Amino acid sequence: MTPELERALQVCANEPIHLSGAIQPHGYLISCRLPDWSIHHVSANIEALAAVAPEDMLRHSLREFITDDVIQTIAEAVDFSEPGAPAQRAAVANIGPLAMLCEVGVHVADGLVHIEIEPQARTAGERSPTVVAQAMIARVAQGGADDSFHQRVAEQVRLLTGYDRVMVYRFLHDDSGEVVAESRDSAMPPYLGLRYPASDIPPQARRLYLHNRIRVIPDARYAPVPILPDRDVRGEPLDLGQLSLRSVSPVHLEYLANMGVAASMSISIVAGGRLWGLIACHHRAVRHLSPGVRAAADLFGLFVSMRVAAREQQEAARTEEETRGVRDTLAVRLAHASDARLALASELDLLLRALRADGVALLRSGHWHSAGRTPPAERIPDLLAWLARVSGPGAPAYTARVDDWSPSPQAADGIAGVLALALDPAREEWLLYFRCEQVEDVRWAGRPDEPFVVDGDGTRIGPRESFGAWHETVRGSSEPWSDADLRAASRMGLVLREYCRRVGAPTEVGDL
Ligand code: BLA
Repeated sequence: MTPELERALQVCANEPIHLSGAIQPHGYLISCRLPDWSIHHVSANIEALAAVAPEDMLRHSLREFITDDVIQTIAEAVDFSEPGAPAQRAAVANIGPLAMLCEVGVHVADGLVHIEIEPQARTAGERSPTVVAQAMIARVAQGGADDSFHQRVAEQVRLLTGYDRVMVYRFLHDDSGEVVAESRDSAMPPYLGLRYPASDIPPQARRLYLHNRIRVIPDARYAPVPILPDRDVRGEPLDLGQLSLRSVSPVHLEYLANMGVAASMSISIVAGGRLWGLIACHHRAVRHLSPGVRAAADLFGLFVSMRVAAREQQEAARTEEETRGVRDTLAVRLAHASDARLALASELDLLLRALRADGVALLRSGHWHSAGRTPPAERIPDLLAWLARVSGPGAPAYTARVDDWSPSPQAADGIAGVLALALDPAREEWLLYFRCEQVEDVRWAGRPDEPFVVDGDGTRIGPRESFGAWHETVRGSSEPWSDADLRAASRMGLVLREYCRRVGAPTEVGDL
């Protein structure tokens, strides 16, 4: 990566998106302090709701503008809410002198009660969000937990929301992402299978989306509505991270425009405390979602997260069970071996079954014992040089890239991934697992080496303008080592280190 690109990435990652100081114009914000409900901040458009200028509301009590029964339900929602949690629906009520029917959402942040008010069309007969989400869950729950699950998810969300395109977008190990399922209007070009660089959704956005699970942009060409005043009592900018109406990053709005998207929604899929992916939706025209539909989508998203998490846990448990079987067998065989020192070298076939790998090698006193696909023994100095650079005590050292450890990919004999376990404290004995290179044909949405455009003086970063498919053949990488692989390897390392400690240093029992 060029230094310019790296600097530009840093600029993206540093944009404080939770401090945008503004909301989207499809609602209003009133922020109060308890116990007197004194109004400390309002959105600049508040007059359209309250028929009072913003400056004439500040320092007044909310009670002057909102009826006691609505304040009562807001107070109950505040009592109920965890500080720092996202906005939750508190009431549907007629608000202000015009008695506008509105959805009221509430959350607390930094001692401020943020009240978000969204006018709502009279949607007579709209079913309750719980009932709608329940029906969607029942429909996707039928059928296997395989990849068709994501397809059913995309279809259900499209049916619910009517967006032109609904995708299940999954993050990969390097935070790039791939569209793994898609339901779309036939006039929309397909995005299924396309890869997007990590910088399209920078790290601070990914962190925010872990807790704030749903984002709706009804009109991506909106003019942001400032919040007045934009600083709190301490003179700090307001933390808007949990607002539903938060005005989003202008770079992202430009991105949507470049993609030809006028309205969007995304819902977080969180599994094991990690942002696994998003349900991402696009519409070519401005599209408002009723708060009820949004709430149903939010509930449905929670169910999808739980299903994805359960599936990941099942897979991890299966891996753990397989490796535990191998560990137990190994422990028994090593305990009964007549020549304890030789035993490990003769158990390589068994050791290979402990992890999903293509080959395994034992490196001991400069000797190389191997099973399956491994690099030639002449590569030992390269491997040792890599280990000296990267390995710390205890944890496995690993890479999926051949250029991390081999000066030339050709010399590696088709091997790319290595995972190494130190068997003795002096780290002269190693167990090394290998994975073969997998040449991958990646279809990127736009050139991955130009993930964005930088203006003349390099200070303003814009999203790329073209999303045309760009083929890249990725060489030199194996399938990455997963968290489950690393956990299994660490446990195996413990068993083997204990065994090596008991049988003593190689020189005591003769060199192999
Ligand atoms: C946010 N970028 C996002 C979001 C998505 C994407 C889904 C979440 C916001 C939303 O729900 O709309 C990207 N959208 C995609 C991708 C697909 C899609 C990959 O539909 C694939 C199909 N973006 C850039 C560059 C920068 C950038 C160069 O391209 C930085 C300079 C930033 N993207 C960016 C920021 C956000 C974002 C800052 C957060 C927006 C916010 O929440 O304020």
